[in-house]
Amino acid sequence: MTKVWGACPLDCPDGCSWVVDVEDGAAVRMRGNPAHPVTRGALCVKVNRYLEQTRAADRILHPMRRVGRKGEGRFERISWDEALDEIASRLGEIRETYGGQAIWPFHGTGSLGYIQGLEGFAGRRFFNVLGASVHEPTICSIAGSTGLKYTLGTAGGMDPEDFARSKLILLWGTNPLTSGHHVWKFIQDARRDGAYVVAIDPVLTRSAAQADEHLAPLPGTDAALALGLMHVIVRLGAHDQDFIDRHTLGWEEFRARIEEFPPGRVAEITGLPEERIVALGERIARTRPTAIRATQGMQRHAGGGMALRTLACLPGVTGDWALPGGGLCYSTSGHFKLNLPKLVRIDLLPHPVRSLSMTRLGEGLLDVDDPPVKALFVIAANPVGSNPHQTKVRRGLAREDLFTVVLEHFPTDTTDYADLVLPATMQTEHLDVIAGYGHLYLVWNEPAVEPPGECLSTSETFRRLARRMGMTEPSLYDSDEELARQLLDSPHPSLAGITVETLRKEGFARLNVARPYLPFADGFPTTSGRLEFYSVRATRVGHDPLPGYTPPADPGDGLVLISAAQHNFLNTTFGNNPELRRRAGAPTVTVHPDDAAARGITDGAPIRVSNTRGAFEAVARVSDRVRPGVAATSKGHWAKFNGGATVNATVDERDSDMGGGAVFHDNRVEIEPR
Ligand SMILES: Nc1nc2c(c(=O)[nH]1)N[C@H]1C(S)=C(S)[C@@H](COP(=O)(O)OP(=O)(O)OC[C@H]3O[C@@H](n4cnc5c(=O)[nH]c(N)nc54)[C@H](O)[C@@H]3O)O[C@H]1N2
Ligand SMILES: Nc1nc2c(c(=O)[nH]1)N[C@H]1C(S)=C(S)[C@@H](COP(=O)(O)OP(=O)(O)OC[C@H]3O[C@@H](n4cnc5c(=O)[nH]c(N)nc54)[C@H](O)[C@@H]3O)O[C@H]1N2
Ligand code: SF4
Ligand SMILES: [Mo]
Repeated sequence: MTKVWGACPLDCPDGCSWVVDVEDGAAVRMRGNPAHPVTRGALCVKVNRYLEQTRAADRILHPMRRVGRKGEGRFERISWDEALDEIASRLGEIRETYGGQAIWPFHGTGSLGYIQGLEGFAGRRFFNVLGASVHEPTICSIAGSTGLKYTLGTAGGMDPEDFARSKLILLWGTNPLTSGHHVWKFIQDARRDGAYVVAIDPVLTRSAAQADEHLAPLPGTDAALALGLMHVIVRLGAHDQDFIDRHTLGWEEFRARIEEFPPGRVAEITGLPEERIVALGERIARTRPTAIRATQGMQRHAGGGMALRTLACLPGVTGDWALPGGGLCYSTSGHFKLNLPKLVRIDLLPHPVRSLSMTRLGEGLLDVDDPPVKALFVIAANPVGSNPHQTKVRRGLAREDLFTVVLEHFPTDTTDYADLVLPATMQTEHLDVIAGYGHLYLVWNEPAVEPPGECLSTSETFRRLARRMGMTEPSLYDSDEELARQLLDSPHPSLAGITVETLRKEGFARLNVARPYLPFADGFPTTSGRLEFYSVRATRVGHDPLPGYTPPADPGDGLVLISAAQHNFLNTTFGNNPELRRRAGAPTVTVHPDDAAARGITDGAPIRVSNTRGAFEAVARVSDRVRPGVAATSKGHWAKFNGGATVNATVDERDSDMGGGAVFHDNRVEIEPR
């Protein structure tokens, strides 16, 4: 038996390191790497079934060509030769007639790998040579990271391991026990040393139920709450004037903004009792270090960018950014100074090209011209399941003149619309490098077994396609290992000594940064070198120079429907696994007893959830785990198993305030019995 290091490729902050036991060429066991300080030997309820998924009966094992209508999902088996020939000739024609920009490589989050997945835009070198449009991965976290960059100069904040040193932890718009549970161990370590944990979430989630205190603000009002808390702190004189003087810019202006948000006003905006706001402000004022865990949940809103921009000011007011165990952690990905330009080779583009936003696929397929999108490559994505405005996305994908190629493991709601489906390898079958966005380690993934059937990795698929199209650019043919070397070839001191050899040997490596890690010990990476309460950079794209509060924007007047992470799926990945589907049950929507009574809805009743954009079916849960005015469901269910539509039939294809992010939780719906 041999043991092979691997890395979870899924879009989860934890970036787990795993060990696969291989016997006679078969993977017989997978478990978390006990030596990895964050994985600590445990995977999760989903990935414990990863090997089962690799052998699932519905796994796609050979190329397929559509025989039915688009959307029907009927295919015939073809050979790789036929598939490559067809793609080469269709791409050639499209490029000739419309130019390379008519091609859209649509990368999803199915794999965050640098070699096979989103982080390195696998296949992008090939698309660069074609002059294809650039894909902007806006669907997940861009609003928050854009907002944070105005304040901090980076979206990278605290090392989550340092939560163990905190005395007050605010779980703000995050449900770690579901969406990345490994941070919980550090939170528990802190609690053993007396830390107090407050969850700020409109829903009493698994994590909120474990906190010492839970505040349930109205969705999309977090920036107002943050300003109210800062108001209380400043009133008490508990702001850290020394830190403010030495490390921040624009305090007098920002202080005036804080003055505009007294607790009474904030209570009205957030729907929270004034005394709870004051009490939390007082608690923050007297507790050092205070740490904020904020992830993507709170920024799936019209004002999502502003929310994170404002929230990151709080540790600037209290001086927590200077303390181990203090500050804010959103994503650690900004700390990985890998050599992306060398990997992605955007310089291979023959001329500058337009960008197309992942969030706006429907619009991209239906409304964009000059040139219109004529070829769509869906790589590790399931936009019918995961994108906003499902009906519009379906309309776009149903276009007869659109040539759609989907690289996939399973027959998803999206492959149903493909002209060609290409069988892709899973993580135990290809080489990759992963960096979690909830820790500071690079994790190595060695292929453990041969790919089943005719599956090919993304990198190999595009090497073969390049050859078929007669492309002569030598870097298109670099091997996976060469790509990994180019990625790691970075002059940044945090990567010194981390090589393919060391990663391969150890399975993972921590960035060369201090422990505890103070991300801004040498200043903030803004233009001024300070935390910018006042941002000239923000004004250049039309934003308020000061952090503030941007209200929700869905004009509907029903309940606000939040569709957060589902415990048993990862986005739509695993949505076809029989056991995980059984555990998840049918899609549910939880409503407050008052809202349920007003609509004649009882617990367990079948309901229809709708708005002007679309509708889906679910089962009602009546519970005060959600506050009045709010309803809660989850993402991840497949449309084809649930009446043909999911929550994303109701979500709007509208940009958040910053970065073009999606607004999944800024979604008003009507609910009725069915
Ligand atoms: N099991 C599982 N794990 C996952 C995923 C999954 O699908 N399933 N998805 C992965 C991905 S892609 C990502 S990006 C991360 C996302 O993980 P999270 O950042 O945790 O994002 P969400 O699950 O969208 O929302 C988190 C919490 O924010 C709350 N929330 C919503 N709106 C607001 C608001 O306006 N204010 C406040 N204070 N709270 C709000 C929701 O009720 C929810 O409990 O998780 C990853 N991990
Ligand atoms: N309502 C609602 N919708 C949401 C969200 C929400 O909070 N609410 N969250 C959004 C967020 S945060 C995200 S990140 C997006 C995610 O949306 P997507 O990026 O579309 O992610 P998935 O839906 O998981 O689909 C990924 C697909 O990639 C495939 N895959 C995995 N690995 C590989 C590989 O190595 N090669 C190939 N070729 N395929 C692979 C999987 O089989 C899966 O079908 O969803 C968004 N959708
Ligand atoms: S989904 Fe997250 S918690 Fe589960 S194995 Fe992957 S990285 Fe770890
Ligand atoms: Mo995400």
